[in-house]
Amino acid sequence: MTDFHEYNFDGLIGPTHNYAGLSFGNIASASNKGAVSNPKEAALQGLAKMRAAMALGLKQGFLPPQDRPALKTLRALGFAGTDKQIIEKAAAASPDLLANCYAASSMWTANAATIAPSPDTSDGKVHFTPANLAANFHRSIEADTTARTLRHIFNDDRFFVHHAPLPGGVHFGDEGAANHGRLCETHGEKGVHLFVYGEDGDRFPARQKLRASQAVARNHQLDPDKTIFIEQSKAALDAGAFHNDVVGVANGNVLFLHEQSFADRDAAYAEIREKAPFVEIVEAPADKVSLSDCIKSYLFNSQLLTLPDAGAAGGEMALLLPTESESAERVKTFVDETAARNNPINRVVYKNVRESMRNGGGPACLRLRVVLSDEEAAAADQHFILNDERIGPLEAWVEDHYRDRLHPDDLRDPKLMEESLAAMDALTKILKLGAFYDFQKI
Ligand code: SUG
Repeated sequence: MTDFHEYNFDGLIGPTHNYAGLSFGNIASASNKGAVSNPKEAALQGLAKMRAAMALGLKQGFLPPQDRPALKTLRALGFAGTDKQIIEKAAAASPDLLANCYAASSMWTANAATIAPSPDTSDGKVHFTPANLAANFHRSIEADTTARTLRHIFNDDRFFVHHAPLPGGVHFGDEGAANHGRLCETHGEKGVHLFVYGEDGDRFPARQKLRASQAVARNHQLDPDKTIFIEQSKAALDAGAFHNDVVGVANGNVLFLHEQSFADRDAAYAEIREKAPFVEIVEAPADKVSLSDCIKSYLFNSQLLTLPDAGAAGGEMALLLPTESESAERVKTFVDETAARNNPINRVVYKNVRESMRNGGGPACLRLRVVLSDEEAAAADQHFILNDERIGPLEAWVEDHYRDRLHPDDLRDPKLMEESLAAMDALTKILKLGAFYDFQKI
């Protein structure tokens, strides 16, 4: 029988990681605006999280950072001249625009795309739709390179179908897998897809549109009997859950979430139970953990991972949480109780991804899940699937090329551009990518 595994493709954190406060509705991003970041520490924290997942016996891949500053975008916006002049002119005319073109936000690969594994699609292929990320300018410029990256890694039309990012900008705002979950008895069986969309709240706008989720489901040839569209609650959105993966996570037969996640909880649970009768809903009651506790601790932005020795439904799962959840007392108590209770969540691992957390990105934001059969995995570019030999050179590359201190004002200095592009150039050599990035082509 063909074996299927979940691969987590983490975003390798890029050399320009900084705190520019670019994401309205993302409270961590707004409150850390102007703080000094540590890109080297950020990238090493991300790699350490990948190592932790590998140590649990899980399959781990990564997506490379995008080239920043986005010179191609700056040129398209009318800044002309040499690369150095472009930075100087943009810094003088619009530091905000420059910051947008410097964001390392492609690290949050949960937003890179939505994926449908082959057991779920009517043509039996794996479908990819890169997210258009239309809600924020700095994120919207990721889509082209994301599409190129996914086509490069999964480059075999016997197995993989690549759709274009959805057209229509904010009218079809799509934030990828951060608002999508898959329930299944085992990874290789036909799964049930949960698409969570939003309507604007009183305080914050919703990024994911219902019609975008519907278009992705159509493109991916999903069975309507195994597809559910659920509206996120405005309470969650206004508390700072700009993506649904801040208040819930699905894995295998488990849906782990806050009771105030959905606009109509009872109707949502009824449809989930009807379409996925095997589901076990593990819920945090608001009187034990508030929405505000969730946003501060990122309890539900944990990775819920089926451990490899667990075979059928109800297999053992580990919860990989950020250390912020360990230090929040009520949250830690709830996690301990959840692990002690009779459900598949039996192991708890805390990892420090603080540099990313301070921009609103926890462990689950940092990874894109791709369920692949062994044959499909063998057809992917192996440079992007980690093992002990491949991860060391990435750590060494970070040590060689990254700064340990970056303030948003430093983005004005063309020297940062030179360092960052030199780093990306070196990475393309490690990954045998050739001239992959825009700056290498123009
Ligand atoms: O889109 N932060 C990201 C965080 C994404 C988290 N992803 C998931 N929940 N899946 C965002 O808001 C902040 C960048 C800055 O402010 O410099 C940022 O883009």
